[in-house]
This record gives sequence, C-alpha cells and structure tokens, in this order.
Amino acid sequence: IASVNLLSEHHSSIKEPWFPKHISELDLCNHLMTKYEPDLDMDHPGFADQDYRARRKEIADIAFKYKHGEPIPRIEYRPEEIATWGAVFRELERLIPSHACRQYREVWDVLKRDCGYAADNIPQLENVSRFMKRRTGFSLRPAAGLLTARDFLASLAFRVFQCTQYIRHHSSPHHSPEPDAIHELLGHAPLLAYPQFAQFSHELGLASLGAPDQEIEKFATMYWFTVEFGLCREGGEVRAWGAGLLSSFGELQHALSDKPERRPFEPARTAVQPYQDQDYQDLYFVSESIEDAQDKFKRWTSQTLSRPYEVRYEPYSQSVQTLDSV
Ligand code: NLE
Ligand code: FE2
Repeated sequence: IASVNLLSEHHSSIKEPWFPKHISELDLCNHLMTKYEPDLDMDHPGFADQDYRARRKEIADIAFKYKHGEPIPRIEYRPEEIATWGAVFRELERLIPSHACRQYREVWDVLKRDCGYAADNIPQLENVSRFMKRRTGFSLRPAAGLLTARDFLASLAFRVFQCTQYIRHHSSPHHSPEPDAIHELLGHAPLLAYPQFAQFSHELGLASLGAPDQEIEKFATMYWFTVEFGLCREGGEVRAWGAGLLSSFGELQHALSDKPERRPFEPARTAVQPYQDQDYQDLYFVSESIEDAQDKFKRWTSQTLSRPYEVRYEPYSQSVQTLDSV
C-alpha cells in the first residue's frame, strides 16, 4: 500500500507542480539558478576576486535567512559599491531623457525625492519596498541571486518582487549578466511603481502558478523580451521599457543604435524565440506601447494555459485559491 501511495503522490505532483498558497510560503521559493554564482562561473567578473565573493556571500545569507513579514535588513554599502552604483546612476541619468519610456521618465524625480535615489546613495530595499507598497501594493523581499523562473514568477502572484541586494563587480559597471541591486532599483522599481504595470505583473504571476515546465519556460521567455528587454514606440521614436536595458547604460545605447535587429512584438513568436543571457542582445521586440505589450501578453497567456483549474487571489488573506474551471 505504501508503494501505491508513493506512486499516486508522484503522479499528482507531475500533473500539478507545487506552488505557494499563502504569501508566507514564498519563504520556500528561493531556489537559485547556479550558473551565475561568482563561486561557480569562471566567466563571472568576480570569479577571481576573493573579497567580492566573500561580500557577496555575506549579503546572500541575509536573503537565505529572511522570513516573510520581517523588515528587509539594511546593508551598509561600502565606498567601492557606492562608487559603482554612482557611475551607473550618472550615466543612466544622462540617457533617460532620450532613451527611457515616458513612464520611467515620469517616476524618476519621485524616486529621487521620496526614496533616496542619488548618485552617492544606494537606496535601501526596505525603504523602496514601503514606497512601492503605498503606490501599487507591491513589496520587495531579498533574493540571494538569479532565481528559477518558477519561484520568481510565483512571488509576483502575491505582489512580491524578489530583489537581489548585492552590487555588481566594479570591473563591469555598464552591464551585468545577472541581476544585482542596481538592476532591481534602476531597472524594475520605476515601472513597479505604476499601478497598471503592477497589476500586469501580478496577473502574470497568477498565470504561472502550477503551470507545467514547458509553459513556465514560455512565460520566462516572454518576460525576458518584454519586462527585461522590451522596446516600445513613442511618438515616432523607439524607447526602452525593459528593466535589463534601463539598468545597463551600455546595453541601453546598444539597443537603440542601429546594430541590433528589431522585430514587432508578437507573443506567439516571441515566446519561442531562443536567446542568450551572457551579453548584449542582438534582437529586441518592439511593441506599440507598454499597454499594448501587456494586453497581447495577457491574451496569449490565457490561450496558452493548460491548467484544468482557475487560480484566484484573495487580497485580505494574501492567499490564492484554486477553483475547478469545468
Ligand atoms: N544586463 C542587466 C544590467 O546590466 O543591469 C541585468 C540583466 C538581468 C536579467
Ligand atoms: Fe530583472
């Protein structure tokens, strides 16, 4: 009988991958993709830098120990980390007027006024999280590195954005292949402060819960070409709205130059487009607007989902419920 049980448990877990039902279960959604860890990846700019690796570990431990509901521990950033942040901040600030989408430009001054964004100050995640909570109901929680797509997307369902807290290696300020606090704060935070974008992220997260691996893979690809590397039209010009561009002054210029290829954003094709994540992209997708990308993405998502049940979010208890859809 024991083996029969085992078999049926195994069977049901293939049909329905586990997913968090309450926001506190995000404590279990911290699985890392190891390919970018400076300890394991010989191409990582910090691979040969013992001091960087030790610092990185110290900050990662905060994320591993973190439990839902706690304030995010503050980091006393070192002068060299602030210098790296400052270099990126100044370069980006110069590019924002001509390269960033309208939504990003609009919130920039608010972040400087209310959130401690400045060339000589790395904002603390806890402060940004409180700001965000008031703007869109999103909050942040610390992440130790690049998470699996399944864990990362699941957190969005609970209006939680998982954020790294370490700073990229100083030898490569213009671009980092992996997320770091510069990417989160300068790339993602501005758009997450927009209610409509927050809602979209939330719905995408809900769609991902319990989805089979092949669908997660497609969601992750869509996320890559929109939220991370999306371009959009704006009054006859092309602008960036993807967070991976808005945190990388090197790639931001590259993306809007005539070097890379650009194609119109079209979910069914974008979702299966292969990509690399080591260096600047050579292909970007352009949408008519952020809203247009979100609408198309949403429509495509509802057609793609094979889940035999519906998932609903219950904001009062911050939990999700599943309902049979037949
Ligand atoms: N390339 C981005 C940057 O340099 O900020 C990070 C991308 C993370 C997916
Ligand atoms: Fe990102």
